[in-house]
Amino acid sequence: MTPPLTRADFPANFTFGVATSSFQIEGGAHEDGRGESIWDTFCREPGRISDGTNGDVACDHYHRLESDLDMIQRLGVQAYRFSVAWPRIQPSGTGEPLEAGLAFYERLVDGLTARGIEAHLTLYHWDLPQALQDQGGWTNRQTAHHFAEYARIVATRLGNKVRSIATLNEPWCASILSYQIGEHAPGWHDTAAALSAAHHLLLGHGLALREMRALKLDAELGTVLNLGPTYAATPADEAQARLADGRFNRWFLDPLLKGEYPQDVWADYGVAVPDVQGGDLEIMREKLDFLGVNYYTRQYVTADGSQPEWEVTDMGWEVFPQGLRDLLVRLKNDYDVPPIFITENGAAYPDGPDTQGDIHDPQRIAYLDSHLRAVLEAAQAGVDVRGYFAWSLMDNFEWAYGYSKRFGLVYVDYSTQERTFKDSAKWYQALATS
Ligand code: IFM
Repeated sequence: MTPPLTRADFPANFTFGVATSSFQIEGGAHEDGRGESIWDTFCREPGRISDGTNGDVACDHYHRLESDLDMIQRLGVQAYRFSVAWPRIQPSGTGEPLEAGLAFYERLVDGLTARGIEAHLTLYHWDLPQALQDQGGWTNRQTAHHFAEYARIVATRLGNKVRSIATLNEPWCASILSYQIGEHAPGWHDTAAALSAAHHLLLGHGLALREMRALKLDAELGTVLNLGPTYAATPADEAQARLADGRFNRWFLDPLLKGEYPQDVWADYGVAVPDVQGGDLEIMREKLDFLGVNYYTRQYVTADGSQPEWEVTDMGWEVFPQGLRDLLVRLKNDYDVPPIFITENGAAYPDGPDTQGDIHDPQRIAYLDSHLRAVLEAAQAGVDVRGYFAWSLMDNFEWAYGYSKRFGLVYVDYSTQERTFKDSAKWYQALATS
């Protein structure tokens, strides 16, 4: 029998944490001057969110900050990753910051510190101020400059109180999924717009890093990508798989870590490629103190789109832990990669309390366990991986799926806002404190 994982299996400096994002948990959507975000707008558009819900209340975290911080402490983790809602800081994306917004996140960070928990802050987890979207959103180059200004404001206030600041969460989602595939806000279907958005996101990232470096902060500065290794089903599928890898992974990794776009993908995109101005690529490859990796599944490429019958989560995503090890080893081999944090990993399952009120989620425990073992294998293969954040602390608003998908270690009863540790939370607690 395989012995259970313990902390001692991981490198001494390894951090165990949990993650959330602002729009998915906060609620308090119309309070203290918070501006509208693109997700408020998107939720109002019929048919965008499968259960017709929105982020107005979400997990009501905005009003339950102290008890949620107590809950994180009870979980026994060393670190908490959260994001700042740009519209709470600058309601229309530019101009003077709102004190109430800054004060909320300062309370959050100070509350973590008082409880002995490291704060890992993400600046942009998709809730763009609607006023900037009205001017084209990320397709407008100016948004990158506004983002850098917002980063400077937040970092000036909090940059010496947090362990790390990540500029972006998952720029693939904020560009391709949002402006080309149309599943996320603002829901466009335009490839050229999506590539322009991706370019400006990476540009904004680099400009924000420069602004924050100038402040000489204690925080480590980096960014977060969602990556998925690509596998060809047969040798005949290899060219397609390479292109899929290029679109999903290299389109973001290469500018950040090599200062160039992948030429094969650039050629394939044809006239849709973005307008790259002199100096952009230099800005985009600003030195990173860490790279955050979000991993959920792999990409499997077959000519006819058919896929084997494999184990999937409630999102329909294949459970494939080996992909995480392969991905991490590949990052080490192909790039001059900085230290890595697994900033998200987890699984949705249709959990619910039994007659005793307990929530048994053995599949999530198996998912977390197998992926942590994959991280360990990568560390043993020489990858410098510094920490792991389970997605997510608690059930929350899962974007286009509303509240119908539960990723939490902690169960949320949305009718009462009661939080209950699932078995996976107890399992993770035992590991983090072992
Ligand atoms: O809930 C999301 C999160 O906001 C970003 N990464 C993937 C998660 C699961 O879909």
